[in-house]
Amino acid sequence: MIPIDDSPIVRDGKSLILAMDHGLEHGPVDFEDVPEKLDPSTVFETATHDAVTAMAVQKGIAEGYYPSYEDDVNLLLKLNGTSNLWMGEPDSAVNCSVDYAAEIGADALGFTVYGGSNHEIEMVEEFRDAQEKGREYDLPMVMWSYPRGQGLKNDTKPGTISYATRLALELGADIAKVKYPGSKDAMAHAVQCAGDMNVVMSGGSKTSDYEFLSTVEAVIDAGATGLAVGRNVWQREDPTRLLDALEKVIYEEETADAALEQ
Ligand code: FBP
Repeated sequence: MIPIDDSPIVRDGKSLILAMDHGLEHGPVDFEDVPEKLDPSTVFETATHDAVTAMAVQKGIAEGYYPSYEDDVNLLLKLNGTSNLWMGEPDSAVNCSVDYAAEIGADALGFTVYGGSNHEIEMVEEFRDAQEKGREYDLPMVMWSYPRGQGLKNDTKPGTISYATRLALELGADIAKVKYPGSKDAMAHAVQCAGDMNVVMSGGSKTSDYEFLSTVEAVIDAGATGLAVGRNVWQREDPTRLLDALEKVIYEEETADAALEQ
């Protein structure tokens, strides 16, 4: 773990990472209700909001669209990914090198590790190469720490999420991105298992403003340092309104009720 409080992807110790790698991970289905968001520029525009500390995308989107936003958006380049067309045991192909991520202008790196998958060994070895190379460029590493595979039927159980944060700490991540384990107490334990490493919650499928903000409030109360969120922001008709409220809950530690009132 490196000290990352001075990194551009951290603001006052917290992060709000806007993720838009869904075209690869889930496919066009995530854009059915918001077809205009198929144009990545629309989401880069959203990422210019002050609350957003980085935008997480795959190489192709970064190459094509980041040059127009490099003055206003911090880039988190996801180095691996899998399509939903893959039917095998969870795995994620490394599709971008750290050297190339740095050349494109990345401020941070992202890497998925599916602990518990039959491919865990290779994924951890690939993570090692990326993490160590990233250190040469001082690029913080965000691990999408998602235990899953044939032996793991429930990937959001409290014990699984605590293992996910610990695994990220042990392997040298700087931020662990994990799913919500269902309660504030369970999240607090997952944060404790991460030692001094930052932990952010993965957004998940779209819910109501109040439900989402209440979960974020619980996560911040639990000691997590923010969010890496996609659908709950850009699938909304007015992402800016939610980002205004998220800014209050994450950075000003306001309640969901108070943030929504303003
Ligand atoms: P969401 O907030 O939309 O869940 O996005 C976060 C994220 O990690 C994305 O980066 C990724 O595409 C997606 O979730 C993967 O989710 P899953 O593997 O659970 O389908």
